[in-house]
Amino acid sequence: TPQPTRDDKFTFGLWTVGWPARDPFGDATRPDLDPVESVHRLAELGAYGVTFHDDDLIPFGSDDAARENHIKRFRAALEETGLVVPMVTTNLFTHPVFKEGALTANDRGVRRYAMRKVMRNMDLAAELGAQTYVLWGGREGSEVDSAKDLKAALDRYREGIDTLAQYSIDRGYGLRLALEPKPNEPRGDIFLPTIGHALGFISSLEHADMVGLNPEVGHEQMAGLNYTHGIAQALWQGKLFHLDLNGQKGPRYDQDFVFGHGDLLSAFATVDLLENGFPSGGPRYEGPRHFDYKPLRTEEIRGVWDSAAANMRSYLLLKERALAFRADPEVQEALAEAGVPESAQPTLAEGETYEDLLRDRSAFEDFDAVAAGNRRIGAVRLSQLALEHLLGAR
Ligand code: 3MF
Ligand code: MG
Ligand code: MG
Ligand code: MG
Repeated sequence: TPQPTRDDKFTFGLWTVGWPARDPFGDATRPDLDPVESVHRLAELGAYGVTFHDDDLIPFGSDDAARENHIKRFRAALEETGLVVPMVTTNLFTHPVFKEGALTANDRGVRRYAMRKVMRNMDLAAELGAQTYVLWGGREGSEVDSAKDLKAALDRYREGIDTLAQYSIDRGYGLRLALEPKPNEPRGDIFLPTIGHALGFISSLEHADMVGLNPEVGHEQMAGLNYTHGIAQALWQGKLFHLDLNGQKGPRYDQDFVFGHGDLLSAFATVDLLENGFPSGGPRYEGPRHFDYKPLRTEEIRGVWDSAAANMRSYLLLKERALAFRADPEVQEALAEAGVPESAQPTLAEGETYEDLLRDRSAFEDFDAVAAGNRRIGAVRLSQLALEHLLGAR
């Protein structure tokens, strides 16, 4: 059975294992966790690093002395365990001040305050050696369409992200920004709801080169979308800066289950892409395998650590299965039959123009569309092969 090691690059948000399981309908079922304890427990379980929102580490409203003390204790835990902090983010959603938005709030003072809150935590992120700064705009959105000027909101979003990117450049922090799309929850509708919306938005930025994505499994699936296709496009566009792995059962509330405890075939396809890359080569995701999940509210503290271990074990088991899938000669044969390798061949030959294509009678006039319409694909065979590898039946 696979055991996680530092080389697997598994990371966890402090807010994941640290979630005391307070939900909109019920009180916390677990005590608050000391971030120092989380660092030690995660290290024992084989994790590589931790990530955090400013307020996960330093409770909102702490004075300077308390703030320094929280940071000092955390740093000591990192040094003792060797855990790293590859990503940091900001809480721009819990406090009532952000009830109507943060970087896109109608209120200008709130927007300026939000920007400062991010900048202060970017200083800490850089000090701790992070490479990626995530921005999840959980309160950027609305329930009432007419309560927003949608053009102004997008202008303010762009202004906010460009200003923060400029800050990272000017301070020499080397932090790249990663936007995390989500369709809804806690707002009725959140701006930049999907990977596609966010990619479109990024192309309008002044600092588009240093802004990418942090796509979450559950967020795309809440919108009924295919997570693997989403991160594939982000990778293809050089924008997969980071990711949030978890489990989700279809378009419901944000379930944040353990990775693999949702749509398992989809999780298999995701790990296949992350570990095997595209069949024709090209860009690979080399960053941390980051889990953004919530231990079930039914669980006590032992269940918290069981669930943390479960994320890593699920990933490693899926990795083992995905490697076996690609190494199976029958799978290779089925892939060839389905025409997957041929899809990497450019449609026009080297140097061929559309004029040449127009002259090629075999491409159209003499092309047997009926025969091509009858050709075998065999995708169901591939699907069953994947399922059998996944179940350990092959
Ligand atoms: C909410 C999320 C967020 C983000 C986090 C990191 C609280 O659904 O997924 O977790 O991942 O803010 O950017
Ligand atoms: Mg989430
Ligand atoms: Mg989620
Ligand atoms: Mg997330």
